[in-house]
Amino acid sequence: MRDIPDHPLEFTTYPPDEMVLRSQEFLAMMKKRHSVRQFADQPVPMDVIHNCLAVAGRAPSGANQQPWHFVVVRDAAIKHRIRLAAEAEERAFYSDRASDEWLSALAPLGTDANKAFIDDAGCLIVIFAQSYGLTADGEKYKHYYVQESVGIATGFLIAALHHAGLACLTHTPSPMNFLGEILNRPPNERAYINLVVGYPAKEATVPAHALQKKALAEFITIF
Ligand code: IYR
Repeated sequence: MRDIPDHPLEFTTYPPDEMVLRSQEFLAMMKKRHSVRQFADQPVPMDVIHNCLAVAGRAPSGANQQPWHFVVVRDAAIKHRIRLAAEAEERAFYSDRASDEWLSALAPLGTDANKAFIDDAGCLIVIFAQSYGLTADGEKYKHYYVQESVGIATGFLIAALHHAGLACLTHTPSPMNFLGEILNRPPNERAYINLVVGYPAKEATVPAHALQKKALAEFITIF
């Protein structure tokens, strides 16, 4: 199967000082990233969305199978259908599905079943994970490390959107089957995250709880 020769790696290395600077600059940029729940009712530039999705598509994946599909929803009527279906699940979640322990973990974020941001935000990027692949002839084949691969691609996308100047929220109503139904996705795809994307509202705030990040020493070990 490896009949085509390997390709030389094109890779840029930098002197250590420059690496420190680059990593500091990236850190400073990423420190300003926060989940946003209040969006401006304003369209987003599609060329930016395309570029950010192309970044997601460069993520490493199990056996390079790229087991993902991204659906961009800008249409107000479809966003509204998604909002109504999400709010129905969220009402059930907040009123009886969620355990007391879960609700108390969420309390400092102040979230509730109202998902007005789905209407307001410029677009949704609904991320689907392909639990198995389908050949051109419709034969099923196994996908490896699907959750890990789609998670990494989602991380790339979130970082790319932030870098470009768009805010987002990783919204995960549960269950999310309604997303596959509304967006006509095939049976091998499961909704993974509804990424709500747009410009933050002028009055957008970040819950104080969200600013409490663990110090580096608390989450790393070096041997
Ligand atoms: N999906 C619900 C609940 C929720 C769950 C977690 I874990 C969060 O970090 C935030 C919210 C909602 O979106 O409100």
